[in-house]
Amino acid sequence: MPTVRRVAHDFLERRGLTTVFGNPGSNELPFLADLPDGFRYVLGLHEGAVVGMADGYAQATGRPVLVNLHAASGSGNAMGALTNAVAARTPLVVVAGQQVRPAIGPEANLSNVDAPSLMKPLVGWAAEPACAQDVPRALAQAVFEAELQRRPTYLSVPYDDWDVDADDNASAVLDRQVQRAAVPSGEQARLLTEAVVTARRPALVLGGDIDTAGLFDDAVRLAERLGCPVWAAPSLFRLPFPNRHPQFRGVLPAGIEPVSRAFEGHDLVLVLGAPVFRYHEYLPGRYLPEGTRLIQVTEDASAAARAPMGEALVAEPGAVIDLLLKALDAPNTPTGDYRSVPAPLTAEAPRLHPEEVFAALRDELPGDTAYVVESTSTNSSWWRQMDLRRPGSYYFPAAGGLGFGLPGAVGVALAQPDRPVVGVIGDGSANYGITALWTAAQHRVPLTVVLLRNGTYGALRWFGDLLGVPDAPGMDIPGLDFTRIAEGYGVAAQHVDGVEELRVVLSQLPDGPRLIQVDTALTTPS
Ligand code: TZD
Ligand code: CA
Repeated sequence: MPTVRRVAHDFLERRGLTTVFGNPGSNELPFLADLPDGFRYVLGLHEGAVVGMADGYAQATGRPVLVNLHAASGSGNAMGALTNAVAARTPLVVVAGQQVRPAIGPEANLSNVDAPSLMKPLVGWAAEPACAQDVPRALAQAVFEAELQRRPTYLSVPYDDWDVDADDNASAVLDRQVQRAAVPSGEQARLLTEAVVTARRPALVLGGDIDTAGLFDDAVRLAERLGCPVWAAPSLFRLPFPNRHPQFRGVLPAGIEPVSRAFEGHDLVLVLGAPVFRYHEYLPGRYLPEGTRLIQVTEDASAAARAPMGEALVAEPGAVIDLLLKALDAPNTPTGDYRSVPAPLTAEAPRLHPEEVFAALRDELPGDTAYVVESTSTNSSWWRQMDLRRPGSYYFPAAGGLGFGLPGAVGVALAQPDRPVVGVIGDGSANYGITALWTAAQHRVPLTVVLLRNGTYGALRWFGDLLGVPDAPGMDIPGLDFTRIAEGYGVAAQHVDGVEELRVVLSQLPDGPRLIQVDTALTTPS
């Protein structure tokens, strides 16, 4: 009879979950025994970085990914990073080691007391199998729940379970197929099509799910067929549409009143693949202008249920785009040229304006470069300078939790070794996931990190002014030299002074990881 571990490893192998991101402890070692040859273990030095890397990897591959964490302490360290994975709807399967069964009740050291409750508010599904024989099935459930709900799941496994003989039925999970289809019924399709076809001035709002689901190009086709303005949903974490397309109006501001103002004059707003809406700044107002109808199409039933206004259809945005393209069986509206880029703003030497840095990225790097961005005060500079036309070009921490950027960039680069990957990281943000540099060095991940050093938490300064708190302490972060930090982790690094030097350095593509530090002037996010 195979052991529980053997069946679990076989299951993971069959489902393609063979790249494991983790940071182990004693409780996890028995799971890691006898890992078959095809498995790759990517060690992260801190659980925030482990989950950030796994999140980037899973987003870039579109597949569920296994994360292995140590008991309650490791799970706790991972919690902030998991908020981003939840908001990005990333199917991470977190397996945490637990003390042996007899030791959990008396709370021996490293017991994860009531493990599922520790994680449940955050992950979609959390469990600890009731007996060792249930571990293979529970692991399969963790994977399928993550895939079906598109949300991280959490399984706590007592470490004495792995060596137990599996029961006769255990191998039944190996051949399971679990799929999901969410195509609107005939009547739902008819009503939705009618609403879109008869709208006088429709508008499209696209969420990050559009890029995640591989619908970037389909969204362009639909928008051009409709000839209508297109916005990206607020609090954007993936770019769903080319940002210089003539129909693109930018990312919606993350406040109730400005969103409503943007929709003024539109009789229909069709939201595809986004919650309605992830506001940030509390700017109260009416949710929608008078006479504007909003229809949200999302696979995420919870996002449909919790929206404060509008109609919702829980369906795959891809299926809805298909049926609308068939219904709108007319030639595409001519769209005109892509919008040109303004000359970058400049700053007083020796600092560079962030726009000069981004213009250099845009000009010197290939058009299919994937950018993982965690630099908060430079948001408007970024969108003014960039010209992103390909799927999978842009990632940002989905819940706004810092510590995704640097690890996420490592994960994306691990997943797509043939695509140029650049992390654009602030000198504040870098510290939350800095240990990912070590993993990048060990795996020789081809990644460029552009480190923007303005010496401060720039976005918080701006927020301080907005909220009437101009004198808050703890805003500045002087005395950090990321070239030395990076070298300490084994990553080649250099400080670059002028924009010409930056352009030269960027034009040389690396075969391993490198960090480029630039001193930048303080700007505001909007
Ligand atoms: N901690 C975590 C985990 N997430 C956060 N979002 C914050 C703290 C608060 N925070 C922001 O929301 S932006 C920011 C902080 C500390 C400043 C980031 O500084 P930076 O970027 O240097 O990366 P800018 O461009 O200087 O703002
Ligand atoms: Ca900064």
